[in-house]
Amino acid sequence: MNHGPTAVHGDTGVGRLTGPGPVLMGILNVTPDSFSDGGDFLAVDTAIAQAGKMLDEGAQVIDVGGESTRPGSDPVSPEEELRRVIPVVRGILEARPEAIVSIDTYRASTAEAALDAGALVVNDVTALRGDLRMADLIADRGCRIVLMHMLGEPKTMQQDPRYEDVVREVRDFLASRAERAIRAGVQEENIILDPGIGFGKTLQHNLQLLNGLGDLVKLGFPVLVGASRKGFLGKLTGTKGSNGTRDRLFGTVATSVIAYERGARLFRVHDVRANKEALEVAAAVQRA
Ligand code: HH2
Repeated sequence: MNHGPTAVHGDTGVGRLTGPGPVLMGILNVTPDSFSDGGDFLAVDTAIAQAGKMLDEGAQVIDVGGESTRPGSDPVSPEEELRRVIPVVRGILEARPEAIVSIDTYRASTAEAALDAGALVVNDVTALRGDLRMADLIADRGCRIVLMHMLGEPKTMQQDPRYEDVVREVRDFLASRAERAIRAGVQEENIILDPGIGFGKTLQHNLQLLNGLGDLVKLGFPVLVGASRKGFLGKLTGTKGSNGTRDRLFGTVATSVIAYERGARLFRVHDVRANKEALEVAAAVQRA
């Protein structure tokens, strides 16, 4: 088993992330307050079992997060974040050494501990702005980095977000963050871009971003989309109610297929099987 940096470019490491087909990233929130699955996977063994289920269903990557970034959420302490995520990263890789673990954090200290525990991807929703040590860490370790667009910060980002041209502004922002990463020594092939669906965006902004994803793809980096069960789907389909976030599966699957058509290759989802099957069909049609 090799989960060190040398695995990154090898056949068994995250090299697999850049193939032509869709890559499923299963969401594992080890938090009491995530908008959809908060509190479900707080116990380490439950979290590891959920990771195993998502891997069985076809996820290649498990994205472990210890702090909710839902609109209005508060940050947790670095110690609490570490306490939540590290045993889970270790546990997943003990049980399933073939898994690629991604750590959803903007803190370099948490990312470093997770990389030490075998994670191979850092998913930074602040695109290296949250912790100025993050860029150097990613460059030193040679791991993958997801750079996501967010307007403002989770506490306030949904209070009247405005853009002149959301697609252009998100694309330009991500292009400049990718440049920043490269200047710090991050290798181009380790960069993944994400428009940040729901992060400081209205319903219309989210729809325009999904529709205009091709512009982002043209930058030449793999594009990840995280629309799973998000609020804009509820606004469109009326899936609110007590079980609302879980009812957004059909809408989520539609976003995955559309995003794939427009060139996205990584999909951060709660419901792996449904998205995987839909994407298999979309990929087969494209190949035909
Ligand atoms: N969305 C969430 C968290 N992390 N990372 C990336 N790269 N892209 C996303 O769209 C994204 C993300 C928010 O969703 P979730 O993890 O389900 O909820 P919470 O932040 O409440 O834990």
